[in-house]
Amino acid sequence: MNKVQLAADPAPLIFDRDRAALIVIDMQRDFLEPGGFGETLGNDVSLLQAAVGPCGRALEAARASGMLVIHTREGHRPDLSDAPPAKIQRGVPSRRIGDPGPMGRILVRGEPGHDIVAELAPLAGEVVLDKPGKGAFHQTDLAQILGNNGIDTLIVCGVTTEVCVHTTIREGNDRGYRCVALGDACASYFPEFHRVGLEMIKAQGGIFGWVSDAASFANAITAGEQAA
Ligand code: C5J
Repeated sequence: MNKVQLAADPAPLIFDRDRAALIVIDMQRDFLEPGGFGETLGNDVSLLQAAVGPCGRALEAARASGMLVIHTREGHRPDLSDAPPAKIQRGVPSRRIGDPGPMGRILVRGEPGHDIVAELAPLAGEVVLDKPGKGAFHQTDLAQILGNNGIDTLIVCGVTTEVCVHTTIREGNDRGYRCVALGDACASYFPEFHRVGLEMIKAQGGIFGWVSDAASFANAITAGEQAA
C-alpha cells in the first residue's frame, strides 16, 4: 500500500498509488490541431493547447512512480461501421467524420489526425485505448484492464472537459471508481463549459468526484514515493 494524500476539491483525497491509473483522454491531433474534427465543427482548436503542458507534467509523474497510464483516442473504423449514423450526420460541419482532410480522414483510426499529439506520445507498454464514443468505458475493454490491475481510483485529464472527460468521469463514478479531474490538464473549446464542467464534478460534496491539478498530483505521488 502506497498511500497518497492529494490536495483536491471538495476535500483532500487519500488513495493507494498502486491502485490508481492516469487516464489521458483524446489528446489527439484531430481535436488539438487545425484541419481536424474539432475545427470542422467550427471550434478554435488553439484553446486546447493549455492542457498539453499540464498533461505532460501529470504523465511524467505517473511514469516515474510506475502508475498505470492509459491513453484514449476517439475515432472510428475506416469503414465507419462503428460510427452511429446519428453521429456522422449531426450538425453542419465543414467536413464530416470519414471525409478527407489535411490530416487524413476525419476521426478515422490509422489516419494522422487520429494520432496523439507528439508532446504526449504514448511510451511503449502504455495502454492505448480506441473508443468509438465519448466515454472511455463505452464499447471498450477499459473495465477489464482496470480490474486486472486492481484499480479503484482514476486520475483523469485531457480534452474536452465537458464532453469526453466528463462522460468518462460519470461512467467511472457509476462503476464505483473514485474519479479525479486534473483541472488545468483539461481544456475545452468553450472556457465557460470548462469552468462549469469542473464545478459540476466537485459540487454537492463531490457528486461525480474530485478536482485537483497536475502539480498537486505530481507532488502527491512523489511525496508518496519518498515515504514508501
Ligand atoms: C468531442 C472529446 N469533444 N474528446 N470529443 O467531441 O471530447
